[in-house]
Amino acid sequence: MEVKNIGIFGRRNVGKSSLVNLLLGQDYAIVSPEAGTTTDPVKKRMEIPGAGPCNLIDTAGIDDTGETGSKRVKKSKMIMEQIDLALLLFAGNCFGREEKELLKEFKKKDIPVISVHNQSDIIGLDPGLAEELRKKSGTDVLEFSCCLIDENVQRKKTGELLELIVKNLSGSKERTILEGLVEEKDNIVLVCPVDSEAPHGRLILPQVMAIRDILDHNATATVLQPSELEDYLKKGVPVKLVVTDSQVFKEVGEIVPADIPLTSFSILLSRAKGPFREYIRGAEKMEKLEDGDTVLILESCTHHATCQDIGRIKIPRLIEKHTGKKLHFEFISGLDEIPFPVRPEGKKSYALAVQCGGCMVTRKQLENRIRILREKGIPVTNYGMAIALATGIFRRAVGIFNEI
Ligand SMILES: Nc1nc2c(ncn2[C@@H]2O[C@H](COP(=O)(O)OP(=O)(O)OP(=O)(O)O)[C@@H](O)[C@H]2O)c(=O)[nH]1
Ligand SMILES: [Mg+2]
Repeated sequence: MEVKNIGIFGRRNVGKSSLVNLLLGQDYAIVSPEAGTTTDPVKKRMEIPGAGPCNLIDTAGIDDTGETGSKRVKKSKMIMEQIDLALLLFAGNCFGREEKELLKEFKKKDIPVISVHNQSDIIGLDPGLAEELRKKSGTDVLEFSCCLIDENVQRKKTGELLELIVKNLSGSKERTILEGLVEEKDNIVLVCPVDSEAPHGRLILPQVMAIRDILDHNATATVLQPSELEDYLKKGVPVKLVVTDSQVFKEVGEIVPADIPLTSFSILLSRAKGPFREYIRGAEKMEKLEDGDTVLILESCTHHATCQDIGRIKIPRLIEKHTGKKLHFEFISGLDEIPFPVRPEGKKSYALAVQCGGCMVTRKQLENRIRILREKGIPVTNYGMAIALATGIFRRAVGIFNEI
């Protein structure tokens, strides 16, 4: 299940870290009456009933000043690129420029927000302000306190906040990997080569996700190696769909009759995770690359050695071979900020960006990165699409979806 990221923002001393501790039920983040206690973002995993696993991310106060302060503010703002939900804390009915700017940013990034008026045990939330916020920003607004004396009242109040969190997270559900492609009693063939690149003793994530999705639909998953496919198909068992590892798509494509839909795990993953149509358009832009163009490779899953090999070596080679052009490649790891250098001869910073499958990041994190590129007019595709195009299987693998 996807881990949701919940960012906690607000000015210094409004009680962000206190709220993190309250939700976790433990003293995790440092709390003090001194403004500017939290300096770097602090992440902690917790299970929220109804929302599943979530990372709570405590941030430094958004109103910090001075040279170091502004660096902290920048870090807090970078967290915005990763989150599925924001808790905007304020206190003493102080909802000014900082809070309004945050709201604007969240709106721009399409991030749901809960405005939490904390320290309401000291000063209660002004109903006029609450109404204005609800109307103008369309966010949920909650009068809250982290320091209620009566434990039962505190528990009830915390429960209200958790309910709002679950509600606001429910809109960001991911598609399953076989969404709309599998029904009860279907037989889906999964071609999973067990070669030197396969991880030792297990299957890779999209393969596991597909098996689970098939089981969830009370359908049958037939899992086999490419060498077994031909004999299996000869048996005449009805097959709804064949999904293969893209590395062996070509061989598999020659075996699977044209009337059986065939696609790849990476195409399915990009459909579940990312902006599918945009990736398709981006893939088509790959054909139009010119000599001297720079291609940006976005490797979001840094810790995976085979992923790195694909992103750093295989994809660049495939794209150069397919286009026959002399290209430059630049790489960004994890969720690092994307620079947009000025290029000579009026060239764009990047003629194309190629995003990895994103198996370790959330849909929202991918969307946020892609939005930044879109704003700069840079086409984006992903590894799966680039491989499909370069190996000549694009039309067949993508053509089975009626979204195009
Ligand atoms: N009375 C009252 N005090 C609170 C409440 N929440 C937090 N505090 C106190 O407010 C002070 C600041 O709390 P923190 O949780 O450190 O605030 P923060 O927003 O994380 O502050 P920075 O890390 O400096 O940005 C501490 O002394 C807390 O005990 C509340 O709901 N009511
Ligand atoms: Mg703090």
